[in-house]
Amino acid sequence: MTDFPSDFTWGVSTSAYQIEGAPAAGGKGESIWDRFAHRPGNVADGSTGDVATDHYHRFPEDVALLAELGVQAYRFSVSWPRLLPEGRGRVAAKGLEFYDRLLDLLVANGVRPWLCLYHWDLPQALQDRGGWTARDTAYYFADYAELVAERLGDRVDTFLMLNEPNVHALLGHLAGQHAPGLSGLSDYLAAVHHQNLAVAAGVERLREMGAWRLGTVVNLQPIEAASDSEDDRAAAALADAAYNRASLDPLFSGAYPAALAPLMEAVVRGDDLQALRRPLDLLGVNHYTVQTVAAGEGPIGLRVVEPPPGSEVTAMGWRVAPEALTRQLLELKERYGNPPVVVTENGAAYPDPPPVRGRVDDRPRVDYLRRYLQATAEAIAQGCDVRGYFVWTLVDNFEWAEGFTQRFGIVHLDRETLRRTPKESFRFYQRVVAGGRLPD
Ligand code: IFM
Repeated sequence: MTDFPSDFTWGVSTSAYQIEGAPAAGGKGESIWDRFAHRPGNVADGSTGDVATDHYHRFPEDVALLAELGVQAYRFSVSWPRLLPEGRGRVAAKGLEFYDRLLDLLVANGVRPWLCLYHWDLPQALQDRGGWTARDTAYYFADYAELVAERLGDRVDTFLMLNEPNVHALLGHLAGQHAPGLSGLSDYLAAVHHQNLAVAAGVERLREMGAWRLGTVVNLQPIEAASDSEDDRAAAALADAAYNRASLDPLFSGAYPAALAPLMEAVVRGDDLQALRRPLDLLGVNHYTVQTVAAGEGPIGLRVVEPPPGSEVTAMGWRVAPEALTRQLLELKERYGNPPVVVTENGAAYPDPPPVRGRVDDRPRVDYLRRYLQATAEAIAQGCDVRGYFVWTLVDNFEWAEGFTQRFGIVHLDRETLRRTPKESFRFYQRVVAGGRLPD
C-alpha cells in the first residue's frame, strides 16, 4: 500500500469549451474556439464543441458522478464569453445563473469548487482587438476575474488564473494548431508575456478582494535532447525555456530564462518584470509525458522527435514515463524552492472498448493512473510539497484539434445518446480516493 498525506486533495479536472456545449445559450458570446473549430480542417474529425458532453444541460448528472466518485474537489473553468459576451462591459445574466446553479450543487454535494478563470476560450470580440497579442487583454482579464470573484466567489475554494499559458502560446500562437490559429514568432512572444501579465494582474486583483487560495496552472514535461550534439542540446535548452520556464521563471524570480530573454525584450516594457513576480498559494502542474527534441527548422529552430517504434505510448502518441513526473516535481523543487504544488491534470487517452452490460474495461488507463500516482507518491517521499492530485478528466470530451477521436475520461461518453458510463478507471480512482492510498 502507498499512503498519501491525510490532508491530500483528490479531484477531477474539466474545462468549459471541452464539455459545456450550448455555444449561444443565454446570450453567450463567440469564443476563439467556437470560431476555430468551425473552420474546416482545424479539427481531426471535423467536430466542434457545439454539443460537447452537453454539460450545460446535464451538469446535475455530472455532479452526481463527482459525488459518487467521492472526490473532495472539482476543477472546472468558467467560459469568459458566457459571462461577458464581448469580453468586457455587458454581463450575460443567464451565464452567471448557470455557474450559480453549478456552484450551489457542488457545494450541496460536498465537492469543493476549484474555479479556473481561463482555459483557452477567449471571447472572439477580444481576439478581434488582438487577443493575447495585445497588452490590454491582460487587464481585461483582471476585470473579468473581479466580476467572477464578486458574483460567484462566495462558494469558490480555490481560484486558478490561466490554464497552461505555455501550451496556449505554443500551439495557438506559434504552431497554428489551436485557436486562434496564429503562427508568427512575434505573436508567440506577445502571447507569452501578456498571459504572464494577466496572471499577475488577476492575482493582484483577487488578493485585494478576499482570502481565497490563489494559483495558476502550467503544463510541465521534462525535455530530452535527441543526441549529445551541441545543436540538439541547445534546442532542448530552448524548448525547456519555452515550455517549462517561460511562465514560471517570471512568476518566481521576475526574469525570463536566459535562452528566451533576448527575444522577450521585444514585448517587455518598463518595470513589467517586477510586476510578474507574485507569491502564489499553489502552483497547478498538468503533466502527461516527456518529450525529445532536436535542432531543426521553424521559427524557433527545433523539432519534436517522435518516440522510437516500440515505445509505450498512449493513443495521443505520448510516451508513458511515470518516472518523468517524479523528475519534473523534483526539478520544480530545486528550481523554485519547493513551492506548494497540486497535480491539476494527469491522465491518458486510450481507444477504450464500448460499454458491455454497463462496464467499460479500460485497464490500460487504470495501469497508467496507478503508475503516475505511484510516481507522485515517490516525489512526496523525496520531499516535494505536493498537496493534491486531479485526474484529467471526468467524461470523455472534445480534445481540441483531435476532436472526439481521443477519450481521456474515466467515464465513457456515448456521443449519440450522451449517456455516461463509468469505466473501470472510475472504480479504481474511487477506491484510491476513499482510502487515500494506492491499493496493491
Ligand atoms: O484536454 C487537455 C486539456 O484541455 C489541457 N491539458 C491537456 C489535456 C489533454 O490534452
